[in-house]
Amino acid sequence: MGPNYLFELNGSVSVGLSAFIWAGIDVYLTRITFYRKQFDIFNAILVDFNYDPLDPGELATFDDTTGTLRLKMGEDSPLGVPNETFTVKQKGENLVVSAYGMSQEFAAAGITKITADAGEGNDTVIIRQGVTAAVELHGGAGDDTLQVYG
Ligand SMILES: [Ca+2]
Repeated sequence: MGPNYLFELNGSVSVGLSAFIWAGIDVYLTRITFYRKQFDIFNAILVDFNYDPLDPGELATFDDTTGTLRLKMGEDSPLGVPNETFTVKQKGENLVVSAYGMSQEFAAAGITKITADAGEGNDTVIIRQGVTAAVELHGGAGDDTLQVYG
């Protein structure tokens, strides 16, 4: 998996103001220091963030008792992204589910049906040519595009 738009941020932005006190005497070219201390007068963290990367987890779940591969769209998705685009294609002996710039492979042998309920939003589901499983797609609300080339 190589999601290029996912990122991880850790850190903080801080602003500081410090004062420097020096007490001493300059004697010709030699500086004699009696006292020197730097104070942090003001040092506040303006932004403290620890941002978890967007992680959809599995893109689909396979139920081996029914042979059903269910795309995790709409209410099945942990992300709550309204406008989703999922693609399923055959690749060798696997089905490849792609979404959010990532993909996940499932052994095609046991999959007899592919289902999805895209839920709210303008969703796109594309089942590419070569997929032999039955397909049952529900776009849900919104302007959805469901294309089955299997
Ligand atoms: Ca929809």
